[in-house]
Amino acid sequence: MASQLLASAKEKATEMTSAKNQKIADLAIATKDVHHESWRITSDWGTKQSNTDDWLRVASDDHTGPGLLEDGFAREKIHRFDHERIPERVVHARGTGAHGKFTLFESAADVTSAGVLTDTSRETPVFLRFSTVLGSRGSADTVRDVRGFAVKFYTEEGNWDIVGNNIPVFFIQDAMKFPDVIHAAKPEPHNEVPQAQSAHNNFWDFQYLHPEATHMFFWTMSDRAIPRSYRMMQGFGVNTYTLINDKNDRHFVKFIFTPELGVHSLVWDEALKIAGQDPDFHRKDLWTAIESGAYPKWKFGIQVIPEAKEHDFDFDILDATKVWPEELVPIRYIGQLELNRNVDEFFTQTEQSAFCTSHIVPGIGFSDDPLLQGRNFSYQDTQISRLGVNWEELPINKPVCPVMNHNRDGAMRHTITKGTVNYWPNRFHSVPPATEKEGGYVDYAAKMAGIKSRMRSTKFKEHKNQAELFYNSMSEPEKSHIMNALAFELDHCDDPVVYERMTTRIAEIDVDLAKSVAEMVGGDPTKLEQSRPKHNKKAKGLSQMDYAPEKPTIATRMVAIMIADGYDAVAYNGIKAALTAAGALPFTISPRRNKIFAAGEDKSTGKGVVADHHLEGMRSTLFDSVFVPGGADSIATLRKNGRAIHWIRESFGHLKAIGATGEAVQFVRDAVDLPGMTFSTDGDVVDSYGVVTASQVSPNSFKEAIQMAKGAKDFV
Ligand code: HDD
Repeated sequence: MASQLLASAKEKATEMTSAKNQKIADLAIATKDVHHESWRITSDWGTKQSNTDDWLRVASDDHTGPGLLEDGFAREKIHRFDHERIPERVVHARGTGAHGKFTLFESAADVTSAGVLTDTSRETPVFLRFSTVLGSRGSADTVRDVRGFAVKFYTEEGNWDIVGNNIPVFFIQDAMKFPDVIHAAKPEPHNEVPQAQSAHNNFWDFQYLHPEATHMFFWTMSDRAIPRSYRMMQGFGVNTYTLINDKNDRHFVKFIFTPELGVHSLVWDEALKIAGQDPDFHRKDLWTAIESGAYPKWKFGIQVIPEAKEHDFDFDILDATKVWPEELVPIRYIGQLELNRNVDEFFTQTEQSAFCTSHIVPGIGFSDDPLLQGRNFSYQDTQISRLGVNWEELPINKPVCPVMNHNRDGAMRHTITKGTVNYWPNRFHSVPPATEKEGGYVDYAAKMAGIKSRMRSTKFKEHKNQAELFYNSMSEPEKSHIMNALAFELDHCDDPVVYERMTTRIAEIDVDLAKSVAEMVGGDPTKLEQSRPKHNKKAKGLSQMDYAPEKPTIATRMVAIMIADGYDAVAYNGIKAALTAAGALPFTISPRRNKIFAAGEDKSTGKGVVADHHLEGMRSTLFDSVFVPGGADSIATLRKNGRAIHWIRESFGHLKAIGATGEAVQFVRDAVDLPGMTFSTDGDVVDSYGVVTASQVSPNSFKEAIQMAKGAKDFV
């Protein structure tokens, strides 16, 4: 059922999205479809093959002889296979991407001349790649890590890349430190352990030795680093860029994407389990949402500071370890990004997609942010080693506007440039490059003065105020998640120097937090003191609680309906229909994936229901919610099934909505009965746990419960 729903939604989606998107039309030229019945297999040189299974050899009926080198077909097949792999990204190796569009609902012409940010009639095609940072290509999606949020805008004036993260700050201030922070965070060099984890000695050793990383590690220990879905996290350009308008006024700018669905996270126990139970959890989630037509959307915002006000803040606005608090610099939301099409092939689109911070278009410029300056060097360089010098000719990276220059040759050059000259000017073409009016990129003429030295400006030396601002702005549950995350991570460090020193760093931000962590991981809490005076300030926009969904929805939420023989068909069919109508994805789970029969249904003549999964094949962690219809026999069977009981208990522990009707109400109550828990007379949990189990289930109350539990989950 769910798959039929997906298939028809997919057709609709494909029709709707390909029509307008110039990049999709462009990619179609390079696309071939293997699903045609009539094609015949050929070698790469085009000759049809009569056999692709047996190597040409000297043989007879009673003797299998040696293979012949002469067999070009066999050699080609093996050679091609031997060379299928390319280097994975040195960071952000694990990721997934999708196509979409960017539209503008308010022109930013007052601050920029960029067409993509001023022309409200445009639909700019985009490709967005999400990623984790530390793990290899095959690592799990739900690890604790920063998530990459890299957007390529295929604008009429050239590609514009925002290579961002889901966290607005970074570990370091100067790009020259990047190899150190990444070496320290990636698996340790002697044994390549641990994979995709920051919970190890080297990572935390680095954090202590670099006070500038303090703000960032508070973010990575927060719930932001274990998102529920790529669709439910923010994206930040992180670095400070500039915008230049028609009058040649320059503003500093930060770019922000905020998801329509709100910002939500997993709970840590869930994240740990999902990493093993379904390492592809996030990529499947994104894929399914797009296939089912529930296109994820983000509001696009800018924070701008006029050039003249650069020094009006107590932090340096070019320092990537700092946010621009919204109270000081409000976010102006001007556009929308929507993802509406999955890739046709992972390798040629997602894997070969390549981003460069240095790719900008007229109206957008850089700042002297020292991290950005170094990034502008690094990305082009890394693409050359990963994809080759002609990487921008690959279909996914090619701009939709004309590309014409005298860059030539190199490995795997595709374009055939006609003409007898390859330099400029030449006797055939001496038309000067485009002026600003003609769309040429003209660098902002900034006045520069300074001393050549390896130094950072004074304000770059303050590292603690915003770390405290972030921590103070968390809700109590978010604070306790940070405590637990620090306790988990430092528990995985076995060198006392590492965990003891870290507790002193935490004490600079909040001594109570430091004491709790020291109690858990080792270190002497009594020796810790608030070593830096606190400012006790808070700011909005830092806590996830500030990002509730604009329009609550359960579309694409995965709901498990648990049944066994003798289930109540009315309740089962009713809830399934209601969930489907609301765009949620119901899955039937039962003790076996063979037909399950309803109460009163004749096993020899009845149609039965074929479950999507059996109880051992799936885990509660992979669903947003569980519903158990009544039916005396069904519940009697489930009561005897340890896995069924565990499903309920685990869902409860992970703060999910649990619905039950009839006999299932008592079953759910018994399963989650914990000391100190109280139920109301109709079976709802009313006390202390913040989780909803509704006994008088109407489809609507259950839908609300899913929404509420999802919200509660972030905060409880
Ligand atoms: Fe980076 C990849 C984001 C600092 C060097 N980075 C990469 C990707 C993202 C980011 C999202 C994956 C792009 C994709 O999906 O292909 N990086 C950031 C952010 C940073 C940052 C938000 C801080 C503001 N990065 C940073 C520095 C350097 C690099 C300071 C080097 C000096 N990053 C790279 C890289 C990668 C990369 C080595 C690896 C693969 C790639 O570029 O294409 O060049």
